[in-house]
Amino acid sequence: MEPNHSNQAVAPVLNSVPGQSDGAQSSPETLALMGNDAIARGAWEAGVQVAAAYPGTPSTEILEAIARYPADDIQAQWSPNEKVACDVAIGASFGGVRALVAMKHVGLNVASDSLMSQTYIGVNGGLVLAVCDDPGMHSSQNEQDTRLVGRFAQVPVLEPADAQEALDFTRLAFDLSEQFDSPVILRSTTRLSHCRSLAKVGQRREKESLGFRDDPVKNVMLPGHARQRHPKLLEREGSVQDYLRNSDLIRWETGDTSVGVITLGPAYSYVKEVLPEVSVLKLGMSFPLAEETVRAFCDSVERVIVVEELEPFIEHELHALGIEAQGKAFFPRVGEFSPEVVRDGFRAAGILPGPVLMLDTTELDIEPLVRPPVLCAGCPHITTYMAMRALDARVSGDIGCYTLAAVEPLKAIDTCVSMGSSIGVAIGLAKAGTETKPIVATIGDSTFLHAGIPPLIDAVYNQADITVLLLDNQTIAMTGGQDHPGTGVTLRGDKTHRIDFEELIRSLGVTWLKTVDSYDVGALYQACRDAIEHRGVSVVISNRPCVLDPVKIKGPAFQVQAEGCTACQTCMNLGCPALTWSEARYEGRCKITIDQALCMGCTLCVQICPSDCIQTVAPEAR
Ligand SMILES: Cc1ncc(C[n+]2csc(CCOP(=O)(O)OP(=O)(O)O)c2C)c(N)n1
Repeated sequence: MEPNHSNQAVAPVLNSVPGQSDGAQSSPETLALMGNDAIARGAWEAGVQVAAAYPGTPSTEILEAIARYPADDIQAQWSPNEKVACDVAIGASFGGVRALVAMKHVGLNVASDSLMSQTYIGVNGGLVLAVCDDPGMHSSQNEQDTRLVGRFAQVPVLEPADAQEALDFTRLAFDLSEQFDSPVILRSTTRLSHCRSLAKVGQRREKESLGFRDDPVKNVMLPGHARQRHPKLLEREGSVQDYLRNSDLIRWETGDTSVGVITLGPAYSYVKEVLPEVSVLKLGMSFPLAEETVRAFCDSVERVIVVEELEPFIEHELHALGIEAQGKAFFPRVGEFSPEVVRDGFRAAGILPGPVLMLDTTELDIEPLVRPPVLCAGCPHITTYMAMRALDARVSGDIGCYTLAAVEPLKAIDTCVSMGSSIGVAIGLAKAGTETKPIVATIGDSTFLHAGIPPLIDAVYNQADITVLLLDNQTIAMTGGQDHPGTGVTLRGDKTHRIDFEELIRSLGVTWLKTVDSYDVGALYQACRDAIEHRGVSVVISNRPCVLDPVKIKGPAFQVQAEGCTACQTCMNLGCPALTWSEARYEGRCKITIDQALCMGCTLCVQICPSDCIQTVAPEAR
């Protein structure tokens, strides 16, 4: 799930900041900013001139907020995927200006091929990757910890704890990037990205463009050049550690020395809330580690506890330095922290009195109702999966709103790995030769443009016998309705070239292609059946705009004529949240009723009702 955390309400606040666009001086102002807004503000203040991203919760609002700053200040764009976005920022850095790229943690996997080489190259204009992790997986397919990628790429990782730090650290990240000739990762997490706290904002510092620096050994990663650059990474790590000796990024708060807590990011606030009196070393940079200060801090206390979300990253660094420290023995390695989780950890460690509550839920006798997430009423993806069930297909799914078709009642997706993987996985299933069912890959419009084109080329090239269902709802619904190259609208709302999916797919060598209206249940079923019967690659484009984004499309509502309903419950297979059980019975089974406030008037239930008992609500009753 990728819920929409649109920050429209912040726009006027950001836009009202004096001197924002003209660089005029004014007294500092304090605003209640969401972490992502603060990162955007920090980038603008740092004089960033190019920003790119591919949406992904919890990072999406960074670019949406940046796009509210004047286009003359920052060129801001959605790219088709994170690697392209990263390359755009890298290109801008080569061009001598400051550049930011934003993504969610899994987006960094997509961009990491470029990052792993760019770290050897370094930067010209400052280059910052704002990467937002999602502990607890509120809206993600995994819980990976970006700090590990930072260490892998040997780039500094900054970890703000609140909106003020998000702003300040973003600004600082650009200075550090240029000072140490390195890309810098600014790591946020859902809690920071989506929570508001007060931040004092400043003015934009315009940066003179440095222009392109002709230096092939630095800029062109051939083996011979890379061999010269690799040792520089190691030197750079040492230089950053030297810098950290006297940096405000590492904050030593002296308190009770029986326990010393090393913490960072939002976990810092939880530590201060539940254990205000202990000594704390707050790290603003997790990689490289401020070794000297850390050693001194650990020497000054009797017992060292590390409180960090997700992986025992700092804890392992301490162990590698031979420092005795505890962390994950008491604090979970999975899920998101909260003051309760941190309090429990200190109880488990014997530092706070009282029972460990969260870790032992056996005492609780509350069974929360299971409420699986469902597709929206009127969602055009529904029919596709009805057809897949009817055709008993082996469905290789992908990531988007339509992944919800994996659960009851549609239950029509068999696998889902990562963005764009549906087509490649379908090819593999076909090549395995073990499948008796028709093999179908289902993929959304944005996901297809993100990473679905190369696998479709593969399918054609290697003559796989698969069907691809492209679910074109003309938006990125999952992350809140962003535009992409298939919508023909840019991040700033300007009209641009719109990808013609039919033309694109035919150009890849697909010869069997049909576009159908997603709301035409019969035509979609027939098209899928014909496609499956075709030997080789076939593509069906199921086309209909999302009912909610970019605008809510609500047609006249429908109602069930109770007398005619035979309680066959066929309509319940749609999983439409507007359809509910009625008190009325037919032969002991519940009849169905429609919640007219939720009904979008899509007609899907009307089309599949065998009793013809669903009709539009009479105008006077609406
Ligand atoms: C690598 C990666 N980047 C970004 C995301 C966040 N994300 C999840 S689904 C999705 C796109 C969905 O758009 P689309 O395929 O058009 O399907 P829709 O949600 O509109 O049905 C995005 C950006 C992700 N999960 N993984």
